[in-house]
Amino acid sequence: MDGKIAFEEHMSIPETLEDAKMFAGGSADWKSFQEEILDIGEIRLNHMDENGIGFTILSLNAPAVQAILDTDEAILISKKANDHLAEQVAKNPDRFAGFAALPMQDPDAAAEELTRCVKDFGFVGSLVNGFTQKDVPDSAIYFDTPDYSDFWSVVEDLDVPFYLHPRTQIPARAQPYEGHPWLLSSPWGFARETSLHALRMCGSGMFDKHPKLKIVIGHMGEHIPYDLWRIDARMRFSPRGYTGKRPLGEYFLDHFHVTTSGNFSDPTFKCCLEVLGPDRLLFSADYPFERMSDAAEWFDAAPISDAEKKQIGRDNAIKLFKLDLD
Ligand code: GRE
Ligand code: ZN
Repeated sequence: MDGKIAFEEHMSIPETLEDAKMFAGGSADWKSFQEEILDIGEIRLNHMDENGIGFTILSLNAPAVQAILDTDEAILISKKANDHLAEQVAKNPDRFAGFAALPMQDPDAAAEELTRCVKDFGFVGSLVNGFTQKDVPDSAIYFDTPDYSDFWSVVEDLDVPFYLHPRTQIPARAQPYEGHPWLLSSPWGFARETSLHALRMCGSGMFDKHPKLKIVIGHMGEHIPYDLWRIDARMRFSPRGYTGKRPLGEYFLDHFHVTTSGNFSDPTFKCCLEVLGPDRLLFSADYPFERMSDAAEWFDAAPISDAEKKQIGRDNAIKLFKLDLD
C-alpha cells in the first residue's frame, strides 16, 4: 500500500544519541544506526519511498529527556531537540511532521514547551518516554498524579494527541529482572512499564476531568488489548481502591489509540482489531529500532480488507493529527 503514515519514528540529537546505543547491536551496526537515527533527509526518505510510507511524524529517541535529573537541563535539551526537529521538518513539510519532546520534570515548563511547538512549529502532538526521573536517580514520576492536572488541561486545549512511549525501568526498581537483563527492555519490560502507566491513567480520574484527551500507545497496545476483558472482570470482585466512575476498559477504549509499531504479528493484530475496532488502530514502524521494510511488508499483507488497510494505514492518522493531506 502506498501513502502509509507512520508516527512512532525516532530521531536523535548528539546529546541523546548514547541512550539509543545499547539497542543498536554490535559496533558495525552502531555506525549505520547512528547515520539512520540522526538523518532527517535522504536516508529516511529512501526507506519511506521503498516501503510505501508517504508521511512520517518524528520524535526524539528514548529515554532522553525523561532520564535527565536536572530540570533546567531537561528543559534545555527538549528545546534543542524540538528546534532541530522543526528546522528539519520545515525542509520537507510534505513528508515530515514533528512531535514535541517535553520536560515533564516541570509540568508548567512541559505545557509551555508543547504550546511553543504546536503554535510556532506546527507540531502535531508530543511523544514522552514514560515516567520521568527528577533530581535523584531513584525517582519515577507518573503523569496520572495531581501535579499534572494543569498540564493535561493545556494538552486538551491544544487538542493534540500525547504518545506515551516506553522506557526501561531504572536499575533501583528493577529487582524482579535480576539475572535476566534481556527481559528489561523491548522484549517485555517496555510493555510492562507502559501498560502500567496507561492503566494508572485510566484509573486516575484524569479522563473524567479532561474528557477530550487522546493518548497513543504503540507496540499493538503494550499487551493491554489482550487483557482488557480480564481487568474489568476481576475488578468487579476486587476493586481495591479503584475510584473510576466507569469500568476501566471504557476509559481505555474512549481515550487511547494504538499503533502497530514494532509488533508485526497477525494474531496480535487480529486481537487488537477485535477489541479496539478499526478506528483506534494505526500503522507505525518504530524506525530505526525496527526496519521499515518489516513493518510495511507485514502490513501490506495483513489479513484485512483494502478499505480497512487504507483506514489503519493512513486515514486514521490524517484525522487524529488533522494532517493537511488528502
Ligand atoms: C523504541 O523506540 O520503541 C525502542 C527503543 C529501543 C529498543 C527497542 C525499541 O527505543 O522498540
Ligand atoms: Zn519507539
